[in-house]
Amino acid sequence: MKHSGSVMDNGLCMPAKVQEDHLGTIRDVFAGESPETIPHRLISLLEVFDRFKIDIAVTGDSGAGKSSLINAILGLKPDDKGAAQTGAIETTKQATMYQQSNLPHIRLWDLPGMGTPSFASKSYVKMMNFDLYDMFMVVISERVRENNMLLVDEIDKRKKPFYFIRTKIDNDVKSQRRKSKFSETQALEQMRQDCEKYLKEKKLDPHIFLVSTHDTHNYEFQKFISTFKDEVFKIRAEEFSGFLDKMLHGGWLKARYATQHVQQTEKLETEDITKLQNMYKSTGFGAAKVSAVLEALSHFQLDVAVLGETGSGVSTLVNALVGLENEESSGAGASISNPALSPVYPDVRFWDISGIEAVMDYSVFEMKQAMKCYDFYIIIVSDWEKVRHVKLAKEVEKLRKHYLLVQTKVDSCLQTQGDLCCEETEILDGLRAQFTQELQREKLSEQQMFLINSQDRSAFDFVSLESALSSDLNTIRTSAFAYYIARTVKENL
Ligand SMILES: Nc1nc2c(ncn2[C@@H]2O[C@H](COP(=O)(O)OP(=O)(O)OP(=O)(O)O)[C@@H](O)[C@H]2O)c(=O)[nH]1
Ligand SMILES: [Mg+2]
Repeated sequence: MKHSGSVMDNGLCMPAKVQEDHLGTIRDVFAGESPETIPHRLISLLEVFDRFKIDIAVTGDSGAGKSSLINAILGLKPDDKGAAQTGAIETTKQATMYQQSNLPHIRLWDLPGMGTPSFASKSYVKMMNFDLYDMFMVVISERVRENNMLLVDEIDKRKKPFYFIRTKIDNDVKSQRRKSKFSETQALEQMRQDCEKYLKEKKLDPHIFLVSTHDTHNYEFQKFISTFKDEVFKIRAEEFSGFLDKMLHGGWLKARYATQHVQQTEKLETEDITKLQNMYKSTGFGAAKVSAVLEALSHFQLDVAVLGETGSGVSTLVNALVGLENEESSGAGASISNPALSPVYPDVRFWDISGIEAVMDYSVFEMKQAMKCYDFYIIIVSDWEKVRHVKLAKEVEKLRKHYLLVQTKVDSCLQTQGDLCCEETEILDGLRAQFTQELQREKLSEQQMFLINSQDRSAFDFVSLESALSSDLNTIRTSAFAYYIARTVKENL
């Protein structure tokens, strides 16, 4: 794979934010456009895409464990508030929708089970209206049955993606353990082959997961979740481009049907649909272009710089953010030329830029060059007297980029000050007040300061720092991507 990257004047090298291989189509698509108009157009398109929802049906035989699977995905126990009802008798009587707050684009539908007197196999698909869904999770237990393959046929007819999920693996393993020559690996492999056999007969090759919703840390539940999280963007992108293709290029009947479907299922608001139609009319921004944009976006790496002076705790904070203990990373940790990655923040690269005093004192120009390369900044306040964090924050504001200010090692700060005087909350409030005053004095934009101890993620403001990051990074990704594409197109003119 060809790498392109920008080498900065101070010798830092940042790998390309999108690999060269994935830029070809988008360059062609934007070839005739003036780079100045690109960011605005891309941002408004991506804002609409961000609101686009997909519907996933969890289907299968009665009692197979569909509702339990939904609860496990949502991280809920059967008795928790908002959990799907589960039980030993026919439990789910109508399709019910569930959503998780950190996956707002995904609507999971718990369908009644197939093959009971109320939902006979023959009429099940018609009653459940499979045309409403964009993806399916076919849940089976104990063995593959005829009904399961009927469902697969119906899904395949509609050319929709699906996962084949065998649940209650804990029960299977427990009962097979009684055999004299038992091997868990072999037993699991046999169960997988049993599923594969029937799917291969139909020339289908979906993901197969062997899970237990009663024991989500064992078997393949975690693999199922991470695959789903990795793939969901692509599935949404395909649905969205497919919808645009029908609405904009499909002839009036197809267009009307597609638009009505999206409106009625509330995948998009009417005004968003109108926006897409107008965008196409005025700029020819149709399905092929949108598809190229979303493809490039799915490969886009967002660069977050964690900046601080030597010894201010930059590496410890980077490790805490990506979920590594300090010892785990020794030798292979993040650095100025090697980013840290985390499944919690997909496609985000955290750069460890400690020793910022050297960069700053060396030459402001070079610091500016170095700073430009990142999309978002976490600035560590190590010493209030030195005000380096203020200079950094000003530089970031000049670049019109966003940052968070963090004071690390708050535990030791409390220890020293605690010997002198007062309560913990008073000291923390004092730090916050000092910070607000400083921002005002320096005419920096108003914002929260996060007081943390990177070695204890449950203490002080660490959790709020993580949630601020998650919510900010999504918006920042959109605009960083839009400007990056505009720059790429400009370079090629
Ligand atoms: N041991 C074990 N039991 C499970 C598992 N998943 C579900 N069960 C049990 O199987 C029974 C049926 O589970 P549900 O989740 O209600 O099944 P369902 O497919 O939603 O059932 P209907 O809605 O009635 O079609 C319940 O008693 C669950 O506790 C599992 O992974 N392991
Ligand atoms: Mg159910």
